Amino acid sequence: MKAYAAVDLGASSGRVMVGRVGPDALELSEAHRFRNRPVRLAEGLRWDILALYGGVLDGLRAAGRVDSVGIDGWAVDYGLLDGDGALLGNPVHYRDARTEGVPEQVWATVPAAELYAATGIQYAPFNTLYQLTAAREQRQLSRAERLLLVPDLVSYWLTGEQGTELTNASTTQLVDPRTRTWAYGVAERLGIDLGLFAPLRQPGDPAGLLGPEVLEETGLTGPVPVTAVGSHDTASAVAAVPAAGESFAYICTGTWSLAGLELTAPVLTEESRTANFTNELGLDGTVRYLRNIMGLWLLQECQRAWGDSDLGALLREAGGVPALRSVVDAGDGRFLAPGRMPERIAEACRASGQPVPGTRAEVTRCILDSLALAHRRAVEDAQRLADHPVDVVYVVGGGTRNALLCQLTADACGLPVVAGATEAAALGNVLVQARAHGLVGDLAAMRRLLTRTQPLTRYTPRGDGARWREAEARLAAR
Ligand code: ADP
Ligand code: LRH
Repeated sequence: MKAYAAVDLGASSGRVMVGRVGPDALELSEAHRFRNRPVRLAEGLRWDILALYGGVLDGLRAAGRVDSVGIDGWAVDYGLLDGDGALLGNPVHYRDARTEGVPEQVWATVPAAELYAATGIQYAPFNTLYQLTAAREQRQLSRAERLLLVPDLVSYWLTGEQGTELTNASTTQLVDPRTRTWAYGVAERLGIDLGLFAPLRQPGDPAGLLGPEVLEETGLTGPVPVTAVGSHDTASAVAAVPAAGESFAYICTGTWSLAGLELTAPVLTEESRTANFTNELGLDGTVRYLRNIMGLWLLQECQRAWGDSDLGALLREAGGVPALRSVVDAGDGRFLAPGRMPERIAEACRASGQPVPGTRAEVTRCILDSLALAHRRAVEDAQRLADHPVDVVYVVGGGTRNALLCQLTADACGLPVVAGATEAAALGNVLVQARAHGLVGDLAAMRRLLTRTQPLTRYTPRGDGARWREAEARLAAR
């Protein structure tokens, strides 16, 4: 058996997991988990990147001897380095308000339709392209000689080597999904210097060795290689969807719900753009064709407002609340920013003429019903837009621990739901490392190994979908 450390940085927590892989074995255990707590300053919302890196070092120490390390994390955000390789300020959080009004400026130069045709990336105000445009006038950006996406930044600190891993690079909205390299024309028209980015690297590429100070801090004995993985957490999570064949949809449920299909070519139609589907790049020439849904962020923010209430109790009580009394549009960008979430949900219900959820359990139920409804819409729309029918929906990520959400998703989609790994991103991360070291075959072989070794939970759809169609119509009539 070989051991691989997977560093997985999620928006709500970071973790270092250890995967032990043999010809017919795959075991995952948690070495260390640490909170990811963004910090709000007068200037805006920032990631506490050094605290996260400290957590990574603690995790590698706890992991002990490993054959390689891989790093994945949330998309789009980056750190800037000066000419000496020193970090220029804390990375800006994608929920920061600095991109307000910026997309419109960008579209005045490259219309939204052209941008989509060239990059296949959905409109989201936080795409790196908009963040870079927002930062254009700032001294920090003019002083910067290098931009590293967050997992690439961690990789650089661990090894001293710089690269831009492709799956995460695609979330910048500066990559062409057909050529799978930079969208040079878009960057040029928007005055974005692609020289800021380190050379592209592919999942499975060697990414250096842990540096001497890292070995000292972690107590590890070198050499320990770092291997590039699908460094976008969603790329790693989708790689670990335990599917056979192609007729499946997936939902990666964590802070976000990322719901869609795995395709072999992007869908760049105007209809796809207006439906706000994205074409992010995955392993082995695949495309993650999906929609971003606000996800369990809605509940995380309510819990924060309620003083971090007991999630288990909340979900049990929500299970007893009548279904579908009120639903909100869980794809609505109005829920992106932090703060006042219970009130904002109540306001959305009131504005659409639905009963206002009063108790915490009612708010929770409204969130879960709304997420399931958004899952249904994404799975249906993706099949139609990509002309790719499915007969099963796989759910992976933190939301697999929420049985009510999984069951509601099965009911809403009218399809069987198979819940796979809670730590899917870490599993995908481990498997790509194992593959780079010759232990596993292609993506299909990775998935066969997952199916043989990881527990799966099946949820059968209940009802005929009429109530979900009614709730969908209620939202559409707003
Ligand atoms: P991210 O990687 O985006 O930080 P995760 O995939 O770790 O997110 O998912 C976190 C979410 O998973 C939590 O916000 C919570 O809603 C859900 N979750 C975690 N543990 C449990 C649990 N024991 N029961 C129900 N839901 C859980
Ligand atoms: C999930 C995720 C998602 C992105 C968002 C910014 O962690 O990477 O795929 O859209 O964060």
